Amino acid sequence: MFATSPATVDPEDEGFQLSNKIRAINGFTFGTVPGLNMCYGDRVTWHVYTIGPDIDNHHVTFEGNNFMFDGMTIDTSIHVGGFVSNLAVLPKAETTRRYNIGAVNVEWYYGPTKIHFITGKSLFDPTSPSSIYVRNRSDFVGTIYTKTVFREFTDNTFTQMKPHPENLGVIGPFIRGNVGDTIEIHLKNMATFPLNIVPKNLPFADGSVINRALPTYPGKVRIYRYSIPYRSGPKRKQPKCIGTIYTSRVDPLKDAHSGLIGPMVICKTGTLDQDGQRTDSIKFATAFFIFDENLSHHGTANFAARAPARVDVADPEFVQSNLYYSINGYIYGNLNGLDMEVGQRSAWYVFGMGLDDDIHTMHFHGQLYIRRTKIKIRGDVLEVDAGTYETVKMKAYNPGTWLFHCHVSRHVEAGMEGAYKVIPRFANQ
Ligand SMILES: [Cu+2]
Repeated sequence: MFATSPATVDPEDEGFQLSNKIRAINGFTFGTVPGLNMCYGDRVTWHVYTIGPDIDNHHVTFEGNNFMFDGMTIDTSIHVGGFVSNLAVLPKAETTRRYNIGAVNVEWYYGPTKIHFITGKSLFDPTSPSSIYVRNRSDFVGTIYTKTVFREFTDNTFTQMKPHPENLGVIGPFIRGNVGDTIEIHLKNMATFPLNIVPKNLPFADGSVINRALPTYPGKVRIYRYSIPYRSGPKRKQPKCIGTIYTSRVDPLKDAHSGLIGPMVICKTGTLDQDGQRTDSIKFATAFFIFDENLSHHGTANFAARAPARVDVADPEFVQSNLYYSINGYIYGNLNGLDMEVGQRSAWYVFGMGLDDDIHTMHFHGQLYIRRTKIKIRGDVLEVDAGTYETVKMKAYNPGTWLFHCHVSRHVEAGMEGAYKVIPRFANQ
């Protein structure tokens, strides 16, 4: 009835079918939902529902405001409560913390050892699900891709890169501040496409709207200032510091899949010292992210350089071979450096990123974590979905090398697993 030449329609055509699947909020698409208005200072309760098939897993983000859910103020959730505040109340800056961050191109190795760390078998084993991701023929890429990542430099001459902790892998350095601080990021773009750096759940220091973060063009430096208001920080019953994410938002999808993502940590006033350190626990950040190299800014260049015989880049087997079910950009246990001693306290900042399939259940073997929101719970499995972030604490009590992995069977088969080490105390005495 609504196609202009119905006789030519092939109902089985994938494109035609896709055109009839409408991603809607209350039946409206592309920002056309009317009437979601409120006044400055109003307290609003949102009731959010989803219905539909398995792909209807939606993570609701509110830009510019955050909401109260389960004793936390966050900006993204699959479950939504009521706004705690829609006031961008900017605190008087106590400290300005400056970070010199470069966006640099790297040759990233998703599986540098080519060994499955549990079975000890080669990832090339043709009977293993790993072989599709590592196979390095003239028509497949292998495990090395050019990516663009955030790295920290010693000053704003951007000549010397700071050592990057190996346990962060591909993701950027920690950016941290206390409630009340201003975070000033000097960003140098050493890549070939425009990009920026935007933390989730923080406003600009001048109060302007966050989705207007300007791009930094290749070869240029731009300064971004963000403030940390009380409403973005940990609430009374939460831990002293909570994690969120920073990303580039010029082309959010391509920028993230190219590697532009990192951990942001917000602490209660007075927690971090002048150097941005705290001495009472160690910190780890783990990103559960299916990197889709088909969507990278470097996709075409990677394919041309590393799979020169590839003609059909839409071939499903080739497309799948460019997906990396990774933790911090490593597959099959190649992520190292998550070490602690018995009795040591650690904070784990865990986040998810990516597409429809990025629904992850991080399972710690060997140790329980503590998650504090309105209530305190101990657990071993933590759910993180695309764009969501969690903070849990752990006091190590069980020595050994322990597995942690995503519990979605397809994801763990494709390599989304790692290990952390708890070292007995006497070992270092
Ligand atoms: Cu998963």
